[in-house]
Amino acid sequence: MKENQGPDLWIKEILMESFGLNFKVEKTLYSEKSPYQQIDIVKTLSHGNMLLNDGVIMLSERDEFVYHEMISHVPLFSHDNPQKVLIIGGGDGGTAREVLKHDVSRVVMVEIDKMVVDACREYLPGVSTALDDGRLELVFDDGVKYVEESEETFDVIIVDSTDPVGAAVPLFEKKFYKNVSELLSENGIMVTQAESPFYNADFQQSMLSNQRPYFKRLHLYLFNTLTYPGGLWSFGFASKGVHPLKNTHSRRTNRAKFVTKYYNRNIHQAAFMLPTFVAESLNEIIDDL
Ligand code: SPD
Repeated sequence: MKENQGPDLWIKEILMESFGLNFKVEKTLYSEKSPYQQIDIVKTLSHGNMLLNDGVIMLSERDEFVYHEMISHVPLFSHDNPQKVLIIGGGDGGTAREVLKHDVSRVVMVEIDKMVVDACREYLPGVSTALDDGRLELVFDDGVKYVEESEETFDVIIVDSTDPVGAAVPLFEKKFYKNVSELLSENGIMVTQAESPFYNADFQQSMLSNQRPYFKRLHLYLFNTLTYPGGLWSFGFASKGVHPLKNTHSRRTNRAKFVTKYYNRNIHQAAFMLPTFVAESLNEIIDDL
């Protein structure tokens, strides 16, 4: 939500009607309603350009690397030989940018809202830079429908979604996870945006319970964020058997020829170590490490 249009403009993301995240805005760069959502890109005083969908902060230039590195490199370095990657959502291009740092042969990105992609191309060039990479096939379609209809298999499927509200709700349901599991190759891995352990524990339980029937291994891993509520955020890691810490990721990370700012071998391991309150909340659902 933008408040006080004029010289004293602030982004205010209000949570549970009781607290919020505030960022002072220098300038509104883009503000349009697409068929799916309100899209805003603003220049903030402290966090660079910021993308908001329906008034909810999706990313800031200052810390987007954390989210995008962790949603991409954790599954890609856990897999022995990831060649084909499917990204559901991710219209800003940050996840595609990180995935394409790997020696992959094909990346398909299915984004429902072309206006998000076009706006990010213009106002978030550092994030969207990989959207024109020849290895990326950009499909404008509903990700839920895509996984229902596709017959292609993928080594890694990354669900880079918004919060579980409105049109995004089906991305967190059993039917979607069943369809994803059927598109995964033998050693396939799915990673999903999994909200805040502090504020969304019930949601995390239901999301992971919905995944449980279709995956042999299930875990949660953590990262830090400056722009989502709680400062501690998470991803779900689901696989057909691949263990996130015991395969070839260490050997392959050593050989990595690209630069990361947050992700490294130790962070990969540490991200799966859960605080007691998180482990207790999920211990009936996720696997032991
Ligand atoms: N509370 C906002 C969570 C948004 C997660 N998705 C961000 C998309 C970045 N590519």
